[in-house]
Amino acid sequence: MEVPRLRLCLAIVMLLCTPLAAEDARPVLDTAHSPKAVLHGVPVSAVTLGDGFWAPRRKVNVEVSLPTLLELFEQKGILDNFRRISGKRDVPRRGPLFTDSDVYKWLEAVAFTLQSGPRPELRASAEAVIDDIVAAQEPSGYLNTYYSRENLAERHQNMRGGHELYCLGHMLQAGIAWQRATGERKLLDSGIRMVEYLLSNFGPGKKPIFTGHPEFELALVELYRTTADRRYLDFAGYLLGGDPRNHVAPRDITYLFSGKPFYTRTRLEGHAVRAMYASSGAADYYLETGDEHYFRTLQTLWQDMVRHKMYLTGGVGSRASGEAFGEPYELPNQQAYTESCAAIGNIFWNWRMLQATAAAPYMDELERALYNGANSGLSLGGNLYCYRNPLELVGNPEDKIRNPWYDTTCCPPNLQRLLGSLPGYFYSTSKDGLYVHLYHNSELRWHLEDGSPLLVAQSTRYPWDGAVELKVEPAKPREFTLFLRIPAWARKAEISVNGEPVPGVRAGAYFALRRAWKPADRVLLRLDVTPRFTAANPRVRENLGKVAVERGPLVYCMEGIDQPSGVAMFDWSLDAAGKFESEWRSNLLGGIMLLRHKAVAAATPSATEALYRPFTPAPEKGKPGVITLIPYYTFANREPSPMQVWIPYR
Ligand code: FUB
Ligand code: ZN
Repeated sequence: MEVPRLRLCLAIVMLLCTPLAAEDARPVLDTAHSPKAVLHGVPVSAVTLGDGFWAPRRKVNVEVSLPTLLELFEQKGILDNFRRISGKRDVPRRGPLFTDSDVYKWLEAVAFTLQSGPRPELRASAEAVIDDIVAAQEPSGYLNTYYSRENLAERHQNMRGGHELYCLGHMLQAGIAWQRATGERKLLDSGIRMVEYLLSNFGPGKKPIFTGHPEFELALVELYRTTADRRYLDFAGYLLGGDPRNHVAPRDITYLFSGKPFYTRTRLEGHAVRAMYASSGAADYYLETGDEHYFRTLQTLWQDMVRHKMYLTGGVGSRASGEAFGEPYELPNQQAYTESCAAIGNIFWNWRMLQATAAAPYMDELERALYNGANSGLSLGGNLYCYRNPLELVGNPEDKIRNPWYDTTCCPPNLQRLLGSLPGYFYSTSKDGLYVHLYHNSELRWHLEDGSPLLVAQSTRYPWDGAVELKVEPAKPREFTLFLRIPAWARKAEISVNGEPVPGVRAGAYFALRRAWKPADRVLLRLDVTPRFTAANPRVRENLGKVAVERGPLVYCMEGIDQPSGVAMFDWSLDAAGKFESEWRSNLLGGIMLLRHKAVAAATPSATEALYRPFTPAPEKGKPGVITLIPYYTFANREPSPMQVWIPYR
């Protein structure tokens, strides 16, 4: 290339390396100064996701989910709950006592969305909501629409179930995201006023307080990261259970939601979302303090989750009663509670563990929950949501698994904020270079930790295809390490740099490519996404004699509607000896890779069998056929139909 053209190209690269104009571009989790963070996130605005898997999901999020939920907030009186406190409306309060938190999550989702580019209308709607919120704040700083007026006497009385601090946690997260998106501090300052009100009344040496439903803890740590005010971090430590080094626990410790300080927990138990948020908050606390008691507990709990208590989809919380974790291996499919929020909490926790360790297993589990257990929560049209994400449905039309609204509408805005923030989960930097966690058509315009500008462009059809081309464009030739995540599910993975194969690539780890990178370097990653069978530990009694099908990061399922007519879906068994056929179907379920596999239909249809009958050891010969599988996240997007992830096999 001649020199002037080369200069022009470099100038373009430099220009592209300037992040979008967000007022205070910071990562979703700002661990830039966290002593225990090995990795540091990049802002949402630094990553532009192009066409591909997440594009339609993020498009409906902005165009359908966010506006329709705002309308529903209006219809259901959730915004009026603020306006009645400020005197703007004279209406009764409506909804459960934690509705404020849903509005805050929606605002956080809008804030993340604005970090991907301007949306003047959406921003204006959100600003009006912020005005209504702030107008409802008392001069003392107190702000919660339930514990005001007629419910004033209940204020600070019901810490276990009252959600006062839970709501404030969501308010702070929204305020922080809003400030990072727009530079405006109105909501954040209002949240800080409420925190200051609490700090002057509660805590060590004052009245005891605890969160009941964790959430405030992680928000307090992010507030500490945002303001550098150490009192917020200390308060988070107090709420998590005191200081293990001094064996000092707050006097009210017996009231903590789990009944014990975080660092004394040895297993995951109780309400799943609470446990995920508590673990996320504790991981945040560890990242800032380096307190090893917390880290050891986090590792113990994480092992308990992935070895005993997590669904293949990354969903957690198997019991509807108490929305809770069950015993080890208690993972019923149809009864699975697996709240969308719990899968999202799983993502939050893994992200924090990843920042602390740079260990690929955390990102593997994050990816699992992202593509499956959380992704299933939002309908393809963007206006219906799963509260539960079961792994089996009998298909009763009255079992409405997707709904536009729930009285407890925590999941919809949680899904919205996850999708809004998604670009922020693709990369991290470390002192050695750049980590690539997720794959998608995209452009990163950011810089290494020494400040040198860097552009990375990914071209891929991931997860439908396992080939990813990465264009690595440092503004100037530069030595650093590019860490590529090789997912644990990849049975084969290959890397080449500028056409030269690189040896030693291993699944379930970050592959470190250290070299002097120069503009126009190309990396080609090939991950084997051949469909595969997955078996469950035999102690998961419900899955005995069954297999699940996965392809790349996607869990698949059968829906009755796709199966050959005349045989009930539950009467099919997979013929495990057969091969999968994959077919790209652009017009089905938003565009999916459909799988087909040989199967055998029961010789006697189950509907005609007695409930009990004499046992015959060898299975009766059945009728051969072919069954169809679709990605789990797309289930229940058509007419009501039975569905199963775990399929009997022969
Ligand atoms: O309690 C607030 C939210 O409602 C929880 O996070 C969800 O599990 C649901 O119970
Ligand atoms: Zn929820």
